[in-house]
Parts: sequence; C-alpha cells; structure tokens
Amino acid sequence: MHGRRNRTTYRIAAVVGLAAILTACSGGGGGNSASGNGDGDNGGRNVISVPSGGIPDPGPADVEIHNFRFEDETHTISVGDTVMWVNEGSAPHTVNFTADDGSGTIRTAHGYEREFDEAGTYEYFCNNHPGMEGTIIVE
Ligand SMILES: [Cu+2]
Repeated sequence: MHGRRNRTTYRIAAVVGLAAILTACSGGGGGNSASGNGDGDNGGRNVISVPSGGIPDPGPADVEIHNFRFEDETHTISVGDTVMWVNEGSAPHTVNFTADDGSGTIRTAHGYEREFDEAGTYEYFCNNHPGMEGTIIVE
C-alpha cells in the first residue's frame, strides 16, 4: 500500500492563482468537463482539459500517466517550476500528496498542474490505484 510516507510538511503556497489562467478549455468539443464531479474537494486545484485524441505535442506533459504508471516516476525540477501531469491512459487517476491534498479525478486526456516553490522531495500517489507512486524532486 502506501507504506510509510514522510510527513514533511508540504507547504506549497497557494496554487490557486493559476486557476484563473486555466479557465478556458479550448471550446468546441461539447464533451463534459470533469469539474464538479466527485466529492467536490477540488476547489482551487488545477485540473485542466486538453484536446481529446491526445496531447497536441509532448511539451505540456512533464509526467505522463499511462499503463497505471507515472512516467517519469521520479521527476526533478527547479524551485518555482510547475509540473504538468497528463493522463494519457484509459482509466481515471489522481495525483495525491496526502489523502486530502491532491488533484481530484484526472480523466483521460486531462491534466493537472502544480507549482513547487520550496526545495524538497515530494512523494505522491494515485488515490485510485495503490502502488501507483511517483516523486517530484525540487532542487
Ligand atoms: Cu491511478
């Protein structure tokens, strides 16, 4: 399962500001947005939509989610960087740093981004699939 998880306080300053930038999902489509589903615990987090049919170019995904894995499992960034996870698999996943601090459901062809402004090692996991784990190293 999750084993013992370092409870180093993840004081990630509000990511909330980014939400404003991300409100517009590329129009058209008519598909349902994922927002508002689930337990409504998602306020202020950044689950965004990318076009169905895939990611237009690999640039935006820092960590790809497919085959029930995070790739790369360990991803190293610099202080102040933003990491973008993109779900390229068929199942819904989450990116959770604690049980109640995470992305909420990330559906297929959706992404989640989070800014890291303190150096440290941040372990995360998928709430839906025990054993799906990853690490962000902020240098
Ligand atoms: Cu998962």
